[in-house]
This record gives sequence, structure tokens and C-alpha cells, in this order.
Amino acid sequence: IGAFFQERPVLKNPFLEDALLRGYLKRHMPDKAAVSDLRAFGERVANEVDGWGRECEVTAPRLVHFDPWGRRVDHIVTSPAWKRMKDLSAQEGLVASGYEGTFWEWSRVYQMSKLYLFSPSSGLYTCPLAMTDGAAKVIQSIGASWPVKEALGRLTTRQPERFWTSGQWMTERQGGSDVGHGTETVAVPQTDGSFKLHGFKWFTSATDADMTLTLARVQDGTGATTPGSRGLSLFYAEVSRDEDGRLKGIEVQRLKDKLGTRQMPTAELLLDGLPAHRLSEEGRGVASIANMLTITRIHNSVSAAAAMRRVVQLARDYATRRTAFGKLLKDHPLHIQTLARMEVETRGAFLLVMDVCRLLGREECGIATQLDTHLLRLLTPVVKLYTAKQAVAVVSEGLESFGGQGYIEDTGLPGLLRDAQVLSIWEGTTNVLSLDVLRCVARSSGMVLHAYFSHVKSLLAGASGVSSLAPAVKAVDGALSELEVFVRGAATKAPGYMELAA
Ligand code: MFK
Ligand code: FAD
Repeated sequence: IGAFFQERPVLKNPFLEDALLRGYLKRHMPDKAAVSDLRAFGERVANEVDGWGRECEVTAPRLVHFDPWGRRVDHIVTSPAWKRMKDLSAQEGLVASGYEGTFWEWSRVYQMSKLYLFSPSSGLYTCPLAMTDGAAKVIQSIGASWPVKEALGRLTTRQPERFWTSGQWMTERQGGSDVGHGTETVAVPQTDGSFKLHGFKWFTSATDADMTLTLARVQDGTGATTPGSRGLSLFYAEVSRDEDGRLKGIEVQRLKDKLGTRQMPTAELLLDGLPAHRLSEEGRGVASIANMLTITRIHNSVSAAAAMRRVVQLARDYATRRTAFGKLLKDHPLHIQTLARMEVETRGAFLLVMDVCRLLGREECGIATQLDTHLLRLLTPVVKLYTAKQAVAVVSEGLESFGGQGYIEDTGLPGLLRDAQVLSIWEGTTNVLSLDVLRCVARSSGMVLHAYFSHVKSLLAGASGVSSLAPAVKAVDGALSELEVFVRGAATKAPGYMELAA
């Protein structure tokens, strides 16, 4: 069979391999402690965590409905590697560092940089971490009191034995985008002020979480509820078991059989009297969970940029090992052009993501200007929808750069593409996020667009002195002018008076 074997691409320390990340941190937060922590974590990712991520993929979670004696138990069995990811996440402060404020306004940039290194090796553990971070943010912004004060401490601890993850149960069969009309779950008031939830949640990811935030309609004394978004309230519920080992108020219907994200369980849940506490004012459920959406959409964008970076790093390494037509791939100009195009997309995504993380950090430290706040609101859906789409394109191109091996399952490469495909679906599809852009433009009476134009113009002014950037400055300037013309056209046409008059 011959003695030749292809060499595999080698994952090196993703921090040391990422000149853009290191350059960004050097420019913006040259804190030695942050940099040395990220370098050490990068080493851990390459040498230890990446193997656990593969283990999560090949040992997919499974659902055990009954114990050997026929009692209903609904155990979601996950791999030992998945459990190690939970401990590691606490120890490394992957959620906690967003709340400790160690690096003040740069704490989010530091936290997200770490998640960016972790994500492609995490076995999708970034999914529960995103929801955990989002839940902590909601609880913090609402003002933690009993019983969620204890939960907030657990979501943001570095102690593995105390650390909790959270779910985000929004989607029901009738609608995941239109949760306002699609939610049927009802909340029945109890005499002690708590509630019991009854309904069916159609998608619940990382369902081995310790708690969740979810939406439901409060029933009045006659059993009636208010329809639409105005009838939804936000609830906190713990996922716990009774003395017989049965889930309290939950039945796990089944685990989803998914294209990707196979490392983590995604379940359909019947809520059958789940004990819960109302967190929001009645009817303010959607507005109250919006903080969670902001955080999880930023995490999604970090994961998208990270997937692109990982495939580019591996493809570059492979290009130094694989020979075709008598020379290494790296010596074929056409192959290098392909890699360079992937690199440019990755860089653009990274810089946009980090800018949004920077804005989030400023807002959380109370130093955001009005311009920053508008930009954060506008750019969150934009960065999520843009990076998700680009991740699929770049990762797909990346697989091709390994030739046939990019299609072979146990190289670990195809999983990158499968997992990228979900990024544009969950946490708001591309169309829904486009409408969210319109929503925030309308709600701010156009102020967010004004903020955007000023921001990009100030970036252009800063770059205009650098001659090598002249073509890029001209292109962005042209795009900005086109956008201005479009917005003006839309603004003058929007009322539709001319059409109505005709
Ligand atoms: C690897 C990391 C990945 C992350 C982990 C992923 C795990 C998977 C988790 C999921 O997929 S969880 C499910 C995620 N589901 C969604 O993202 C739902 C998508 N649909 C939307 O986002 C809809 O636009 C929305 C449900 C919000 C529409 O609801 P409504 O009730 O028709 O919206 P409406 O009436 O315009 O707004 C209600 C209030 O919410 C308003 O506030 P006010 O009442 O105070 O005026 C809005 O301003 C506010 N709001 C809506 N979207 C907002 C927002 N506020 C801030 N930011 C937003 N994005
Ligand atoms: P629909 O809302 O029916 O959308 C179908 C299509 O219609 C989409 O292309 C959408 O863009 C388009 N569309 C909808 N409305 C409009 C409009 N107004 N204008 C134009 N186009 C529109 N949900 C949770 O709550 N918790 C979870 O943990 C969770 N985990 C998930 C894990 C996975 C692997 C997946 C795939 C999904 C998960 N979801 C979860 C569900 C996810 O958030 C929803 O699938 C998503 O929000 C879309 O909702 P839907 O499936 O009902 O699609």
C-alpha cells in the first residue's frame, strides 16, 4: 500500500498563532496579566482542551427515559469531557471574568478573547456559557433578590463545585422568531407568590443546565391569559430532582437529531407544573429577556469569528506540509490567494466583534457615551447576522483547502462546518435580525444611524493619513455615501403618501 502518508494539520497555541488578536490587545489593553493568561490558556487549549472537544463530538449525549425498573428518570447522559468543560469554564472564569471587572472597561474584551480561543475546541460548551452569561446579565440588570441572588453568585463563580449553567427556553412549536404570538406556556399563580409553568418548549439547548430563564403567560383567576407579546412575562426556574430522582415538573420528550452541535443535548421539554418565579413585571417578558439576547448574540459572533480563525490557522499549517504538483501548497500563488481571502474575512469579522465587545464593556462600566450606546444596540444584530453568514462561507472554503481530507469525519474538520451552520439560525435568524436593525432605527428616531455614520467617518478620518489604506478608505467612504443615499430615499418614500395620493 506504499509508505507515504499525508501529514495532518497541527493545532498550535491559538493565541501565539493569532497576530491580529495579539496586536489588538497590545494596542488597546496592554495589560501583562491578561496577555500572559491568554497565552497560557492558548497552550491549554491546544494541548488539552481540544482533545476533550473531540471527545464531546464522538460521545454524543443520549437520553435515558427509564431506570431498569421502569421508573421515569429522564437522564441526559453526557460525556466525561463535557463535564470537564464545565469545571474548566468555572476555573478559567469564562463567565466570571465578564463580571469581576478586573480589567475595568476592557473586561469584556478580555473575556471574549478567551472564549474566542476556547470556542472551536470547546465541544460547543460555549453554548451553555453564552446562555449562562446572558442569564447573569438579565438577573443583574433586573436587580438580584431572593431567590435569584444565589443563582447570580453561582453563574458567575470560579469555583467548579458551585458553578451553575443556565438555559434559555424561548422557542415553542408555533414560533421561535415570533415568540410573542407563538408562546403557549402558561404560568399558574400559587398561593405563596410563586408560579407553576405548563407548556411545551420545542428547542432547549444544553438541557443539563441547573436553571433557566423562560417566557410564559400569567393566567388570571378565570384561567385567561393575554395574547401576543404584551401577555408574556419572564420566569426563573431551577432544574432539580425530587427524592425519587425524577425531574420536578419537567418531562424530557426527546433529544433532537441535529445536523451539527451534536456535542450538546438539545431537548424538547414538556413543562408539567415546573416551579418558577416571575422576574419581570407582568407583560414585560420580551423586553426583559432582551439583555440576554444581546449577550448571547455577541457570544454567537465571537464563536463565528473563532471558527473562521481556526480553519484559517489549520489551513495555513497544512499548506506548509502538503505537496501538489512538485511543491508545497504554500508555494502555489493561487492557493495562497484563497487563504488570503479567508484571512481578510476573518480579520474583518474579528475587528467588528471586538469593537462590539469594547462597546459592551464601556456600557457596563457606565462610561459609554450616547453614541456608544446607540452603536452597541445597532451593531449587535449586525455583527451576529454578518459573522454567522461569513463563518459558513469561510469554513466551507477552509474545508476545501484540505482537499478530500476536509470531507473526512474523523479529521474533526467537517464538524466545524456543521457547527457553523447553526450560527445564523439560533439567537435570531438573519431576517429577524435585519428586522431588529429596523426596529432599533425606528425606536431611536434614526439616532442609531446618525451614530453609525459619525463612527465610521471618524474611523475613516483616522485612517486617511495612512497611504497604504487609501483604497480601503475610498471604498468605505463610497459605501457610506451609498448607504446615506439609500436611507434618504427610504426615509422620503417610507410614509407612502405619494403612492396613496396616486
Ligand atoms: C455559541 C454561542 C451561541 C449562543 C447560544 C445559543 C443557544 C441557542 C439559544 C436560542 O436560540 S434561544 C432562542 C433565541 N430566540 C430568539 O432570538 C428570538 C428571535 N426573535 C426575535 O428576536 C424577535 O425580534 C422578538 C422575539 C424580540 C420579537 O418580539 P416582539 O414582542 O414582537 O417585539 P417588539 O414588540 O418589537 O418588542 C418588545 C420589546 O422588546 C420592546 O421594548 P419596549 O416594550 O420597551 O418598547 C423592544 O424594544 C424590545 N426588544 C426587542 N428586541 C430587542 C429589544 N430590546 C433590545 N434589544 C433587542 N434585540
Ligand atoms: P421560524 O420562526 O418559523 O422561521 C422560519 C423562517 O422564516 C426563517 O428563515 C426566518 O428567517 C423566516 N422569518 C420568520 N419571521 C420572518 C419575518 N417577519 N420576516 C422575514 N422572514 C421571517 N431556542 C430556544 O429557545 N432555546 C434553545 O436553547 C435553542 N436551541 C437551539 C439549538 C439548535 C441546534 C437549533 C437549530 C435551534 C435552537 N433554538 C433554541 C431554536 C431557535 O432559536 C429557533 O429555531 C430560531 O429562533 C428560529 O425559529 P423557528 O425555528 O420557529 O423558525
